[in-house]
Amino acid sequence: MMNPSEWFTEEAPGVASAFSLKVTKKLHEEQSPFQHLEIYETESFGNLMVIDGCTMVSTRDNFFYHEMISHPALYTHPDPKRVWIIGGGDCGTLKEVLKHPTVEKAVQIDIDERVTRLAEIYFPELCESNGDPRADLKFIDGIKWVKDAEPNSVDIILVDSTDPAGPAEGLFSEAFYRDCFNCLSENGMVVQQSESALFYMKLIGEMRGAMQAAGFPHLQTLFFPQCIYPSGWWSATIAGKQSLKQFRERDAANKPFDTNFYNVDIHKAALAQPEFFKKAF
Ligand code: AG3
Repeated sequence: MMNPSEWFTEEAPGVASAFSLKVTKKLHEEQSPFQHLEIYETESFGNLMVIDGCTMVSTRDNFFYHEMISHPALYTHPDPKRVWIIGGGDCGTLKEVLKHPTVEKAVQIDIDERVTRLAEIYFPELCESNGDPRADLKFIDGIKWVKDAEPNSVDIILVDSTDPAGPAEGLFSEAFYRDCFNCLSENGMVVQQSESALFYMKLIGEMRGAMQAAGFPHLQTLFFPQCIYPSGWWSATIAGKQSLKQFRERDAANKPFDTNFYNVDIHKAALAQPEFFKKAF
């Protein structure tokens, strides 16, 4: 929503709370076949992508989310070679995944090609690895892609989705997680962006329940800041076939690439569970 004083505002449903950024220009707006896409230039956060009224990416703060949805899982799996990103059309997660030398193949499966085309224009820094020979960008339904996949065809599935409403709803379901379970390898894990634990514990509870019901015995929710999302405090949940306690700390300490947020201490800190969260699960 845009009010007369030129602020973009996202209201968080059900919690009477909102986040605003002062915008200097609307750079783009369209209705794609799947969702409503907007791009703004903001005064202090760089460019902002909005999908169906919800903030997705800002130039200034996207590194928190993109690093934390990828590196903790990739440094927990013993040998991540094949990674799929479901959603993630802005290519920010893909860029982080491709930093890992163990990764031989990273497939990004987003239903909406327009998100990627706009990211290439307005967030070129997120798309700079798209030409990597290990990268494969597909614009098809991720739910169907996972359903049709053969057993043992992937090591890590990162679900970089929008909120569980609209095209992403099925990505939070037991049926989807079961399809993930069936095509993941022995040490496989799925990582789902899991919203704000302050605002949406019910959703997180249902999602974790669906992951367990789908067969994943090990769950780990991790927490990190994300200023532009509701409450400013976000989470990702890893569901694993094997224990998620096997942090490859030495590899993370010697990572052969640069990050802005992620490091060994941040990894460990992100795993700490708040009291209200421990009580709930
Ligand atoms: N995907 C997670 C966005 C959820 C934001 N929700 C909201 N603003 N209500 C982000 C895409 C980054 N690759």
